[in-house]
Amino acid sequence: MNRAIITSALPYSNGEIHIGHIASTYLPADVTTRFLKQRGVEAYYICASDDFGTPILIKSEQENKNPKEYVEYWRKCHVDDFKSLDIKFDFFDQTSSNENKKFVQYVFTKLYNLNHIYKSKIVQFYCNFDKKFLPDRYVVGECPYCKANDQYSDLCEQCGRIPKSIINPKCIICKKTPIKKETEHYFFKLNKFSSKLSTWLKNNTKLQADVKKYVQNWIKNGLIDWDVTRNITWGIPVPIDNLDQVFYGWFDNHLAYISSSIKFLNGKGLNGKKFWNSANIYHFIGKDIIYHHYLFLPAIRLGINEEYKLPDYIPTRGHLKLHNKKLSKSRNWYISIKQFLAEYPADYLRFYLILISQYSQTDLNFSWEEFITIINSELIGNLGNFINRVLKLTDSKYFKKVPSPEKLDEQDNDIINKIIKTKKNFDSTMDQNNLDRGLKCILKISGYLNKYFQHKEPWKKEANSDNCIFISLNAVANISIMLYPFLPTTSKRIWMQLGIDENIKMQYNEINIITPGHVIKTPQPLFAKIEQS
Ligand code: B3M
Ligand code: ZN
Repeated sequence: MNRAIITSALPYSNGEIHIGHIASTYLPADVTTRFLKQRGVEAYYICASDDFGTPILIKSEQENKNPKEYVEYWRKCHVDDFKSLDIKFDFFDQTSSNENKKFVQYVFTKLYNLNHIYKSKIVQFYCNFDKKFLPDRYVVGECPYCKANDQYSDLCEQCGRIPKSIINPKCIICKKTPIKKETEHYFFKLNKFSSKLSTWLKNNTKLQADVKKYVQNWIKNGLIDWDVTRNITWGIPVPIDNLDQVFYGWFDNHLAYISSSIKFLNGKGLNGKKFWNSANIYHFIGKDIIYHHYLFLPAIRLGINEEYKLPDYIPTRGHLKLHNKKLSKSRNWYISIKQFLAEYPADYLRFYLILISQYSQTDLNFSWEEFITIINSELIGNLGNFINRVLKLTDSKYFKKVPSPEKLDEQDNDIINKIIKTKKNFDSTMDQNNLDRGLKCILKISGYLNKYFQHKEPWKKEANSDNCIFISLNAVANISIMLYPFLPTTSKRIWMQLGIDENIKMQYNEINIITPGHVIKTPQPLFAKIEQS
């Protein structure tokens, strides 16, 4: 397929993004989009800020800000952070856009008319003092399981369980004890879609097998219908009745994948809907939101008769830990993007995070010692060293001019075969979303080349040295192309140093890109070694 839409989980507009989000979601999606584009796929990376939901409303109230201003502030911070890491969206919208509002209301109405939605009475906490219902995070109390204090009524952050009924509940605003009161909500008939979801999971062989397995188990254990409305004012209004309700954040946010894509594509003069339905759809996520992406989201698309096709890929990755401990903002156990970039270039982070993150739900671990070792030995000692040696020798002994190859000897042929073989391997691993292995292929190539270069000793300018320089320079050009999705800034710098016109697209070519007689630029070191303190 030569079209693709890539999305990544929409960041909540209520706090800083940290490197855990980057590792599991935004970076793999960025690398994939860049790779597909390089391959000639018409690919677009679409994301948006996730503006609604009770956690955002509560935080903005606590800071005495109106929620609109509040989400705008965080949205800007996120845009800056992404940019500083070379995470490049084709479009970054927001779930509170008019287009999304309209689309969400349209989808709900269609589901309602097709009898996939019903109204039901529920009992909820209500604060007599503040005169409002208290959904989700508006109530804190003691967890009935682990007895931890100050836990949300919809999630205990200590033991990770969802309390059936919290002990000693308190309103988060006035700290008084709320009462229980009846209210009416809309429910989506998730259970009705069990067998359709199961068939979809079974037939879609592109989804990760390990994730599919336990989603199938959830279905077997019985899916519960889903409450999609809330009695608050910050959100997308429910378009029927006059209940003064808005949609639950998880009902509106994933629909922004579609509404933002359509808005962007239509804006480009394309037929957005047609494009969506003829493209490969990727949703990149972290493993904590599997339920939402493998069940809610496809069920809703099935519910509107697949007017918009279901995802082909939902690349799901594990959580990032820091020195084997769970990241936590409240305990200050995390690394912010700004903090990292104050010390190291973005490409160091991209390199390390891709190398340690597999295409699976396995958690990853960030360790400063390992980071330093990998950057110094692999990025600099292996890759940077080879590139710099070749360019420097071409500069000093060949006056920057690419020599003509003569008859190739056994070692020349051997290295060319190795490069071709590893490149093939690279292509197939990348096609299978194994980005870490793709990057390892590049390192393997530069490892071979370091040995070849050392063996051939082209600085002696003997017979056959010209072959070595010619082959090595072309290998550098190939490496720079393969490296582009991972380290875009470094790749462009290599390209410039090779003296190749910036406008020449870094696309997949024959192994020989640079011709004899071409003149390179003065080489500059690509990286600086990290000094161990
Ligand atoms: N805003 C963030 C999260 O739970 C949430 C993702 C929405 S994706 C539609 O990771
Ligand atoms: Zn209260």
